[in-house]
Amino acid sequence: MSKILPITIILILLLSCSEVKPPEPFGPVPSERQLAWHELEYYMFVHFTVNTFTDKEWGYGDEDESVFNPSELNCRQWARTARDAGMKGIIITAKHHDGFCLWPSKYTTHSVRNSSWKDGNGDVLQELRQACDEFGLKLGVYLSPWDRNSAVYASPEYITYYRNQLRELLTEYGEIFEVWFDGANGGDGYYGGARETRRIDNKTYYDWPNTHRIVRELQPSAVMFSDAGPDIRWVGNEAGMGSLTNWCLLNRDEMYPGGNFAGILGEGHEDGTHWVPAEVDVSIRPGWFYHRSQDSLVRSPENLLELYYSSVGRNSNFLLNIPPDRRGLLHETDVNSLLAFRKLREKEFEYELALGKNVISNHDRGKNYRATNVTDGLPDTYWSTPDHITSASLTIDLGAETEVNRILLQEYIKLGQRVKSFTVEANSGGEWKQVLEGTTIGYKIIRKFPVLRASKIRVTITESKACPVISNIELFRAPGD
Ligand code: FUL
Repeated sequence: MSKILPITIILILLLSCSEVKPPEPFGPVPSERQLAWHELEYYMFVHFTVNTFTDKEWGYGDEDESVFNPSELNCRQWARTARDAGMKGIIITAKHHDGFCLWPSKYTTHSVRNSSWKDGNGDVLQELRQACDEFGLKLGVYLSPWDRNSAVYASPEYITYYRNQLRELLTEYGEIFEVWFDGANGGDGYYGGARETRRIDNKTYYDWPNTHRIVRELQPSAVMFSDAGPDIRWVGNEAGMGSLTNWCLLNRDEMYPGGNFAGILGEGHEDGTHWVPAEVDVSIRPGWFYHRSQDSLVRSPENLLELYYSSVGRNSNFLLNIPPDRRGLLHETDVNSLLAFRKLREKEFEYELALGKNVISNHDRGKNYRATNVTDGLPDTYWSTPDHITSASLTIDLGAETEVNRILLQEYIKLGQRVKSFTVEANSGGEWKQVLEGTTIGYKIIRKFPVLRASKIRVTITESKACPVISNIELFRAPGD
């Protein structure tokens, strides 16, 4: 008896000091490959094919291969620019709708092999692979499902052809981080000389599940993009606009590439069955391909910064297209704009005001889930509340009245996307004023507001599907008002 009592007391003491349990994941959560993709945030799209030389956006598929003849093609210039612009990778149109292949595919004559460039001995994919390796970038491929050159397009034989080409791309060019499956299909084309309109059933023709299996098998860490995922979804527009309410969730099985889902893709589905986050694809010029007539229409650095806010700032990745010109170089105007945009962006986020600041909350889950985790600069620590608490606030003490005009928020998405709405308030001279209201957060959002002076900033999660898990809050004083 005398021995049992102290043991019981020790056990109770041990239990009360033991770790607080983390929240259970809620709803769909990202895969490892999707988590890695979220962290890329910003990368380059490269549209380049016969269209660059024929001045078209959609090649018919009847182009003489010899038209493809860049005079100074230099993938190192593309990659150096991407790296200097702060981008993490490049996705190239290995084959666009015209069917022309930028690599010497064994399965077609409509490729660089029959072009005048390097007497048919060139391989753009290989040169880009080397350049990406040299500049520390990831490489992704766009392989258009619609092929206006192929004689067998619309028959079952084409699916074998398409998959053979995909295998070439996924086995001969090292690690691929993203495979881009476009949904466009205009119907008419050259089709080996038939010059007719061919319609396919977007839902069934491509037999996507079996094509997806090939990607998983050959490049297990690659994410696949399309209107409907399976890993990454189109945002539903080509204007660079992520949605303010943006769930990384989608009822994926109700969707298919090329379907009429643009209206849904911006917000996703609040109670979606799968984790399928949005990617914002947009061009620095009006067209996706280079046209000399658009040299004066290149987006300004200020405009690119706006696109950054409406993509990365809205829980989406930013895929910015910079089309090489007929020399095979990114045009000087585009390069200058991109690099100036990087400078603007750096200035915008130069002064982080919340890092290391004290934070208190009206609820916390206990040890390891304290409020100060949101300002510790560590992505893997987070604040959370007890399971039944789905509304709570965090107050960041800035120490002194400070000018602020940007806020960045991140959820700890490994446990799912939870927040449905939140508010931000500022305290100046003891008085609280609401600064903004928001809906979803997800991987990351950045919101602007007019400059204000505050000694404290309070973020209140007003509604959450389950106890909130917030990993990061940053505050900035960006230039301007
Ligand atoms: C669209 C295509 O039709 C455009 O040409 C471009 O490639 C864009 C990124 O996707 O669906």
